[in-house]
Amino acid sequence: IKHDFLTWPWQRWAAERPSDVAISLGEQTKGAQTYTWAEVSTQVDEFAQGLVEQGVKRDHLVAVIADNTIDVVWLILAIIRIGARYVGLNPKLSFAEIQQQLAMLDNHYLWSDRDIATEQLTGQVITLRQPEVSRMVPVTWQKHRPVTLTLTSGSTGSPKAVVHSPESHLASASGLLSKMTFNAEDSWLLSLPLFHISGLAILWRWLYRGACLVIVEKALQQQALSWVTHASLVPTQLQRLLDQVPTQQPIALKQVLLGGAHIPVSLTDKARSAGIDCWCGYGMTEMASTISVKQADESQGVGNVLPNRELFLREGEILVRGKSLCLGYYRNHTIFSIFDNHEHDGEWFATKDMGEWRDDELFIHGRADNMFISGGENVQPEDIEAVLLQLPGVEQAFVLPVDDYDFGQRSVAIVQTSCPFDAMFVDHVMTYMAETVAPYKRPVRYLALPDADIYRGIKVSRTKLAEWLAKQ
Ligand code: 4YB
Repeated sequence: IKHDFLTWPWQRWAAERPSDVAISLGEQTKGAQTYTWAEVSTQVDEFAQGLVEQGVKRDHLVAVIADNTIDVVWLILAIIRIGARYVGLNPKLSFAEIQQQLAMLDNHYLWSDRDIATEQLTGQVITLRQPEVSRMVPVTWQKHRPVTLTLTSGSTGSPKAVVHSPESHLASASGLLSKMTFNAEDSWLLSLPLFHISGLAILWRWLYRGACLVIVEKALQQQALSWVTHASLVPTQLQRLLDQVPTQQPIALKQVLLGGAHIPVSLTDKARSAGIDCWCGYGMTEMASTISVKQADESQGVGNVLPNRELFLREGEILVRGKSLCLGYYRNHTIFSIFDNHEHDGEWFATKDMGEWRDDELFIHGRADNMFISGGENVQPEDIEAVLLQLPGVEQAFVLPVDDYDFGQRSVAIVQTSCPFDAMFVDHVMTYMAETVAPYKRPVRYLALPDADIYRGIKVSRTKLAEWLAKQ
């Protein structure tokens, strides 16, 4: 029961290990600014009082539009400390999209690190500040209360706001850390955005363990990877890191947790030879990040299900449940159940991801809603993408359907390469595909991944990519 929290985790660590370093804004041995748990606890209480003075109350929703900085961490902790709720928005969204998402959320308060026309947005602007009059903030620790909303855009429709409690976040953290070692002396780089579940999961693992959180600006992230012990990365981030390894100092990074998208074995192999210990995860917002994980090996799978999660396959579709499952989706100031059909699904959440058990290991085959039909055959784009990703020089690959008179639909490949994307490369890929995949799956066209705005959060959006493709 050592890790059953009876109060906010930072208050517990402030009581148990007040002078341990909790946050570091750079390399400690080079004199970077740090905060101990005692300082974190005091600071959070002060900022919490500051929020109370500005009118923020229990159950209020505070939207934050910013890049990762220590201020966002202070805000999150102060917001949840007073029983209010945090929702992060991707600052890269267009103003119209931000406006639309906030209107949907109908947030009470708003904080942003940038110059945006807040008068045209929902929510009263607040600042992060010390209180004018010092007063006590009642302890609001109730682990089942909703504390965070995370926007997740499925492949269709408008984003959903997924609600989590400290309980679900901590259940997620404890299950993962029963497999991956992350000690109190270790440091996890805040390497993914706090508006995404992968970034929030870093925060809750840090709180759960009472370890050190490392926050550095974007330009220094790459360098920071050489002296922190842990980081969470999407496969493309690791790819970029490895491309730069020869010119940089050796990597001391102990463990990297990968996830969010298909993880090519060629990538984790390359990482291993650079001395990086990779963990391959499969996760999603509704389950507060990682569901299954393994230490990278020669197989393409994502390992076994972690404690506090359960998983089973129904006609190939992955269903999940467990303590890390969210409280629901937030709409009209109400938390709605995530189950659209109680009768059939019971407590199991249907992920729309297709999977398979092979030798006691879970393999992800892609999303059911990405599948299309070509000449009467089912085509799962992710299968073809996985083949493309095996080719040297291919960093990212997406396969999308295009309408075809004879076949109904056919596949088109859009790839990002580290080598020149020219006729010779395309020729080489086509020869390889002719040897390895069935004719009906073979892309009829190859295009280079555009610079256009095709990202949604930390991933390339298939919807955006399809919009771009339609214009080609
Ligand atoms: C996958 C997939 C996989 C997800 N193969 N498709 O802390 C972590 O777990 C973490 C560490 C590093 C990078 C990311 C993470 C995450 O949290 C990822 C969680 C995530 O991506 N959530 S999401 O809601 O944005 O998307 C979920 C979907 O992503 C899933 O339903 C899958 O379709 C896909 N996905 N891991 C193939 N290993």
